[in-house]
This record gives sequence, structure tokens and C-alpha cells, in this order.
Amino acid sequence: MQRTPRLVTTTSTDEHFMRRALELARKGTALASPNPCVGAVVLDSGGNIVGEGFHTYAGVKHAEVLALEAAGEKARGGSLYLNLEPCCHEGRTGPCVDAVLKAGIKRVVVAMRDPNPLVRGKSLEKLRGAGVEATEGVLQDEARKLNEAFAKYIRTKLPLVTLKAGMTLDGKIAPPPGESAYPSALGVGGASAGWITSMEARTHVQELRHASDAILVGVGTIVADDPLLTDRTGLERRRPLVRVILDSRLRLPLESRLVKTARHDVLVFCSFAEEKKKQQLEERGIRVVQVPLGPGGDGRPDLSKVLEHLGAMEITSLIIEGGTLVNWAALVAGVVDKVFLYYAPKILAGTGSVPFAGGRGFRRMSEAAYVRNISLHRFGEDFAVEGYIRDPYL
Ligand code: AOF
Ligand code: ZN
Repeated sequence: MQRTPRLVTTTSTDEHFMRRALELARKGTALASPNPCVGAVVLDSGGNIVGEGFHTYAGVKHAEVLALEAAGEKARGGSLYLNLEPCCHEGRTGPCVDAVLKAGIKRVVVAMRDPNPLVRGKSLEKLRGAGVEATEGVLQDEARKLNEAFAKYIRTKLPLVTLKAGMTLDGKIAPPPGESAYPSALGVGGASAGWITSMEARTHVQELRHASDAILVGVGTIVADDPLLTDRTGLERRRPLVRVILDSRLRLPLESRLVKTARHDVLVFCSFAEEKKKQQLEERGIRVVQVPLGPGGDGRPDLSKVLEHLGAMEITSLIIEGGTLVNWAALVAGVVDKVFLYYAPKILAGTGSVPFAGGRGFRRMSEAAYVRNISLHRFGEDFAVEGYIRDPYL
């Protein structure tokens, strides 16, 4: 009789517990920022889980300290799994590396080094110097992806910028302006008047928003679509999603849904502020910030100044959601770190429909924005391309 070969799945023990640490870390999404998402698992000397923890900014304590506290004396002689190297500096809390040593942990497994310039490998060295076995790099790719916004922010004080758009296969984000059968509340009609992408894709956009600290659109998108720009996942977040509008001449309609729902979570960047309009917006709890015009000569606020301002507010991630001119402005300014582009299996064709990125466009193939390290996703009938124009870790 022929024997059927047994299928053996080989997930190493280290990967198994690191997966759990990452799962815990993800519970910190929208709660840990501007700090990283960190999860920790403590095993006793027999390899049993005796403590777990994850970081939330409001909770202050770092993940490893929570897990060590849960384990108590059982941690002695045991091991610690963490998706991020422990810290070795005095911040809002003391150096975790000392807590690890004090608990008598014999082996530490981390997925990645802490990109924080105050740490960056120092804790691993300290552990090894104290005779603790320290392994790094287990599920590193996943860990780096989870904390890519933190990595960029902690080194540059600027948010990670994701350019997001939903479009047809031929790269159109809306039919010709003014021709929609369903005009928006503000009477113009545009991209949202009849969705391009599927419900599944739009549900995923909500997840992107949930994991982001801020969202930005141009005032043209407010006039055309009257969007709310909110996180509607229903999941808890520590800080509201900051809604940012690029509006060089303060055209933002007072009757827009955005203005009506502003709760100190709306920020308008302008270059020319008419005092009366500024006051009207400020009376409604909207912050108006004047920044110089960008170098593009297109009469738009300087995006790098906008990002500096957001970074100073501890915004670690920003999604740009259009429209066509803002998308172009962001690309040509070189401020885009990554793209998340959703494609619906539709073709609009024609020169009148609105392209993903309008404006002048790059003039030569050699100037084109190059998207690397691509992942493909499926959302119902649609697919999405996620990729990087800049490596957040470089
Ligand atoms: C966290 N949670 O679980 C770990 C972190 O200001 P502090 O004291 O909260 O320190 C924040 C820094 O600590 C952070 O930038 C990162 O380098 C390091 N590790 N942070 O918030 C954690 N392990
Ligand atoms: Zn720490």
C-alpha cells in the first residue's frame, strides 16, 4: 500500500511566539501613536506563556514592562518575545532593558531594532554584555511594516505620507466634472457621485484611516464631493483623526459637512487668509494655519511646511486622498513615501474624465515616480497596489 506523505508545517517556535507578540502589538493601532505599536510575550523556563502585554500611549507603560509585571517571579530564567527592541533611555518611562535584566530573563527575541536614534541596537548590546542571549530579525518584515510610520517620524519628525486613490483601470478618479447624474450636497458632483471602487475596497480605506493620524485633501475635493473624511470603523482611537485641508485662498464652504462636523479636529492650511473668513472658520473650532506658497509656482501652500507643522503636532502618518491636483502636487513635491492605489475593473476613457494625478505631469520617463517593493491586494472585484516611493527606514 502506498503511504500518503505527511504534510509538515514548520513554523519555528520563535516565529510562533513572535506572531503572538505582533498580534498583541496590533491592538495598539490608533492607541499607541506617536509611540510604536509593541507587543510582548514572556515564557517561563519551561516554555509556557506566563505574561503578555501591549503598549498604549495613554497607558504609559511599555509592552515588555506590562508582560514582565504579569509574569512576576515566573519570568526568572525565562524568555521574552518583543516585536521591537526594548528601550534604553529615560522617556515617559524608565529604560525597559534594565527591567528585563532585573526580571532575570535569559533570552530575548526581537523582530527588529528600535529605529529611535536614542536606542538603535544599544539595548541588544547591553543585554548581550550582561550575558543574556539576544536574537533579532524574527518576522522582521512584518514588524517593520507595522511600525513604518513610527520609523519615519522618530527619525525625521515628519509623518509618513501615503497617497491613496480609488480609480478605474485607466487611472481616472472621476467622470468629467459637472456631468454626474448625482450632484453632491454642494451642487457640483464628482468622484463620490456614484462610487468607482467596491464596498470591500472602501471598507479597507476605513482601516487605512483608522491606522492613520491624519488625512489630507484639497479644498476642490470638499467642493466637489462634500466628504466627511472621518474614521468610521467604530474602533477606539486615542486621538481624533486630524482632517487637513489644503486651501490656499480659504474657499472652504461654511455649509460643507466637514465644517459642520468640525470638533477641533480640522486644520486648514492657506497662503492668503482673508481675515473675515479666517475668523468664521476659527469660530467653528477650525484651526487656520498660514504657510508660504510652495516652490511649484502653482499657487499652492508649501507641502513640506505643512508636513513640518503636522510633525510638530506629533502626527506620525498622513493619508492624502486627492483630488487630482493635490495628488500631483504631492508627487512633484517629492513628499510621498508610499502609495495605496485601488483599481476597479472599469474603463472611463476620454480626455475629459479626471486623471489620478493631473497638473503638468512628469515630462520624461526618467522623472516618473518609481514605486518599489509592491504588494498586490484583492478587494472584491477590485485590486490594489501598495508600494513605496521612499523607504521609510532610509
Ligand atoms: C513605547 N512602547 O512598548 C516600547 C517603546 O516616551 P516613552 O518613555 O514612552 O518612550 C517611547 C520610546 O520608547 C519609543 O520612541 C521607542 O523608542 C521606545 N520603545 N515605546 O511606546 C513600548 N517598547
Ligand atoms: Zn521601554
